[in-house]
Amino acid sequence: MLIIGEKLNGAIKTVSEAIKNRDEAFIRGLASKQLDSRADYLDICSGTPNGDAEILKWMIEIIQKDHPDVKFSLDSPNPDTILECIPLCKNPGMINSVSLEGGKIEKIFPAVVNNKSWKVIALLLDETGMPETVEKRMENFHGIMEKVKEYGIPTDSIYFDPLVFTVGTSPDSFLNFIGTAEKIKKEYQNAHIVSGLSNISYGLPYRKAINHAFLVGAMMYGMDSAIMDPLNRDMLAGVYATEALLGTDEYCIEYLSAYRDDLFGVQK
Ligand code: THG
Repeated sequence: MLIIGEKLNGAIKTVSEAIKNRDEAFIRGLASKQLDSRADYLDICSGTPNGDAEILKWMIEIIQKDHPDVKFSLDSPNPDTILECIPLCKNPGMINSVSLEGGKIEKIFPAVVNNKSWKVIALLLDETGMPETVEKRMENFHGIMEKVKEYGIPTDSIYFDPLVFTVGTSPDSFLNFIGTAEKIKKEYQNAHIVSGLSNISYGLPYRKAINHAFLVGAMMYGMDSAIMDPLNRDMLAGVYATEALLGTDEYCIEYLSAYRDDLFGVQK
C-alpha cells in the first residue's frame, strides 16, 4: 500500500502556526518523522488560499534539503498552484487533485502528459457538489475516465478517490466508499483507489478506532493507497497486518521487517 503522510497540512493547528512563523525546524521535523515511518509520499497542503503557492514552494525547498529523494503529494484546490510547484520537485510525485470541477482536468492533464511519471489523484466530484450515492460517484468516475482516455494518460497513473466524509454525520460514508471501490475494480481490475482516510472520524472521540476499522475494511475492497497518519503506530501496524492477511505481503516479509525495525513501537 502507498502511504501518503497527512501531517504537513495547514488545517492542523500546530502546522498552521508553524507556517505562519515560517518555523523551518518544525516542518522539517514533521517531514523526517513521516519518512522514518516509511511514508511513500508527503502530502503538503497550505490550508489557506492566501499565499498558497508560496507556502508550498517554501515547504518543498526546505524539505528537499534534508531529503533529496522525497516525493510530494501537492495538495491544493488551485491547479495553478500545482502547476507552479511541479518544476521545483526533484522527484515525480502526486497531484492532489483533479475532479470534474472548474476546468481542472484541462489545466492539469496536459502537465501530466508532459511529466509522465507524475501520478494524479482524481476526486469523484463534479460541479453539482458532494456526491451522495455510489451511482453519482460512478457517473463522475466515467466522466473522468473519458478525459483520461482523451488525453492518453495511463489508467495506472490515476488514483481514484471515492471521497470520505465523517461517519459522525454521514452514516453511509464507508458503505459508499467500498461500494464505489468495488464497482471501479469490476470495470478496471488494476485501478488504484485512494482515500483521505482520517476524514472518516472527524468530530468523534478515539479517532484511531474508527480510522483503523476503515483501513482494514477499505483495503479488503481494493484501497491500495491512503492519505493517513504514519506516526500513528497502530495505524501503521494495521497496514502491514492487513497486507499480510490479503496475501499482498507474501510470507509476511514486509511485516516482519517493519516489526524488526520497531516501526510499530512495541519492541522492548
Ligand atoms: N482526499 C484527498 N486529499 C485530501 C483529503 C481527501 N487532503 C486533505 C484531507 N482530505 C486529508 N488530510 C488530513 C490531514 C489531517 C487530518 C485529516 C485529514 C486530521 N489529523 C488529525 C491531526 O493531526 O490533528 C489527527 C488524525 C488522527 O488522529 O488520525 O484530522 O479526502 N485527495
